[in-house]
Amino acid sequence: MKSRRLALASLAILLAFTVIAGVHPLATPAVAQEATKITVKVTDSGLDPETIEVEQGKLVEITFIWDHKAYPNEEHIMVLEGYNVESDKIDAQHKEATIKIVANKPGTFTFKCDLECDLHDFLQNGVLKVKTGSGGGGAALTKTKISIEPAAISIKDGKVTVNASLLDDKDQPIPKGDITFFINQSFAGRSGLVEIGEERTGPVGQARFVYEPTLTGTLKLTAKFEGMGIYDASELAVDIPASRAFQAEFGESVLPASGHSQELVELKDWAPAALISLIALIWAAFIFILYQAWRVSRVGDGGPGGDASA
Ligand SMILES: [Cu+2]
Repeated sequence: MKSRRLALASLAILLAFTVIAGVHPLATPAVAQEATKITVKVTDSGLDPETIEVEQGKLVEITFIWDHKAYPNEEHIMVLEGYNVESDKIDAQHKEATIKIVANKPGTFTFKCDLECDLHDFLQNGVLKVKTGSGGGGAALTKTKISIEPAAISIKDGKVTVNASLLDDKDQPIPKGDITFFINQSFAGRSGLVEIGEERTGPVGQARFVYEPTLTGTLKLTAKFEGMGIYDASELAVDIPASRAFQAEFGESVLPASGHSQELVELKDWAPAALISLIALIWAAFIFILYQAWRVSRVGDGGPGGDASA
């Protein structure tokens, strides 16, 4: 009895701590921690500096500054590989763009311009080095979630349109996030996720995805966000019930979805008729030849019932 009460008491304390930890601002280091701020100029002669270094676990803000003299029309969008981040565009009017990451992966990562600008070849060699170990708690990634409300799904003319929202832990939209869509499909006795497309979220954190199902029944859709910069990965699975809208248009096809699935469906519908026609044609030719041979043999025999006019 006593041990049970003790267990309950410890559970209550644990719960209380969990709640406090969840609410207390110090528990979310991404917000509380000082960011390591770095500035990289984009100049007529290239990136300045080309190599930057940070400690693993730090919250890092890299600000790219447009600093051209001889190229007033240059525009750049900077990307950082490995952390999946992309800056806003910088040009003569909008000279600064900042990307933020939690440097949780050690190693060497390239940053470069992703636009076909005049100086493109000179802006491909930025290097971010993330050094391991100096101790201390790392900054936490910001939790994310994908939301697909029932109202954000529409089915029309055999096409399913889904508006997926990507939100942070305060329900703020996350733009420029890549959402990959999968369907859960059974094929040859096995089931698994089959990728059916990818869309990037716009300024209000929404990605619009259109899909033509080749299967009837409930559509099991999974949307995945791999994470980027300061944002953690997240995913969501939704079941879209079968609808008359696409039951009417698609038969009991069990083809795996792919870029060519629609063509395959059409080919499959058309193939049996063609095959039957071909077989009928061959038989008709065969019977015609047999009949001609029979006629020739009858004429040759000179028997009755041959060609009367001959
Ligand atoms: Cu550029």
